[in-house]
Amino acid sequence: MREIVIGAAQMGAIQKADSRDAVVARMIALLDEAIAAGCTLVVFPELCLTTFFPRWYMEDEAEVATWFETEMPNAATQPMFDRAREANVAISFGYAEKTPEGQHFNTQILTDQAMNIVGKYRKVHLPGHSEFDPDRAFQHLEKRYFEPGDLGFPVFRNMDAWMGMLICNDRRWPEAYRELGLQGVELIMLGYNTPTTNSQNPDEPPSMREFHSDLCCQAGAYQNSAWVVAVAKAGDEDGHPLFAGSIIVAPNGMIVQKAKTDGDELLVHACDMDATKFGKATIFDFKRHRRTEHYGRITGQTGVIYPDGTKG
Ligand code: CDT
Repeated sequence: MREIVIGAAQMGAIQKADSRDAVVARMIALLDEAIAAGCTLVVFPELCLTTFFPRWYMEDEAEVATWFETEMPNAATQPMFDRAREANVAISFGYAEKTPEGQHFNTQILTDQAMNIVGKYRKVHLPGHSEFDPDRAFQHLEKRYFEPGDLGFPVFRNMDAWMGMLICNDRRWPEAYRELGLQGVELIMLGYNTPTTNSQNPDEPPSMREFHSDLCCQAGAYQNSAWVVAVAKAGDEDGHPLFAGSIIVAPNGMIVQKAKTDGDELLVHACDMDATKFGKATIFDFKRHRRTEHYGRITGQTGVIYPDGTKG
């Protein structure tokens, strides 16, 4: 058995006016709860230090800059790093990263139990749009504020396991999980900020939105025989609701833990990394069963091309 007791630290709403210090204090409270529950790894959501700012259209670069971190750890997050180091607990969380070269990424990091940053992932699948869209009920401007990640889908050796990260919209793309699966990933950590309503389809019920989230995480876990820890930032942010429903999914695709509230809430599960072995050795033994000679379109084209040559 290679058991890691994992805490999925769902976070409730963060308002535009909330300070980093106040948010980090909430994260430390969740961390303390996780430490008391015996967790050695705690996963927080996407962009968890601030409100989900890509819903706001901004033209002023100085204003945009206020949502980004230029170093990690920094003054605001250092107390959380200190608390985790003292307790020998690894963490993973998402934030908006501005590099010294001035690039902007939607980023998630992973630490070891001594709080060294041992892994970094930058979101590849950026949803939404880059200009103000008057036809939407609300904006989703990730393509405006971030560049697509430039690190691919790396997998890291940490705590005697192979670990990878995805961020929010990535969870809807089977290619993302398979990139990790092909590196033997055993644990996939992902955070999300997903609006409760579809800005382009008011008839889509919230239950269906949560169903799609579960569906993708469960399929990704099962088809790659890996644990998936999917952690929401949820609740009503300045009148904009995000759904909750954080889950921990076993390598057989079954949900073993699910959040009950849309606030700060910790899920805890003892995840045995050896439970990934059966699926990887049988139905999803990639080296025996994959037929790459038929997969050329997966990397050769993006949009649809119909058999008669017309483009979708
Ligand atoms: N944060 C994020 O990636 N949210 C998206 C919403 C897509 S709607 C434009 C998601 O896939 O959950």
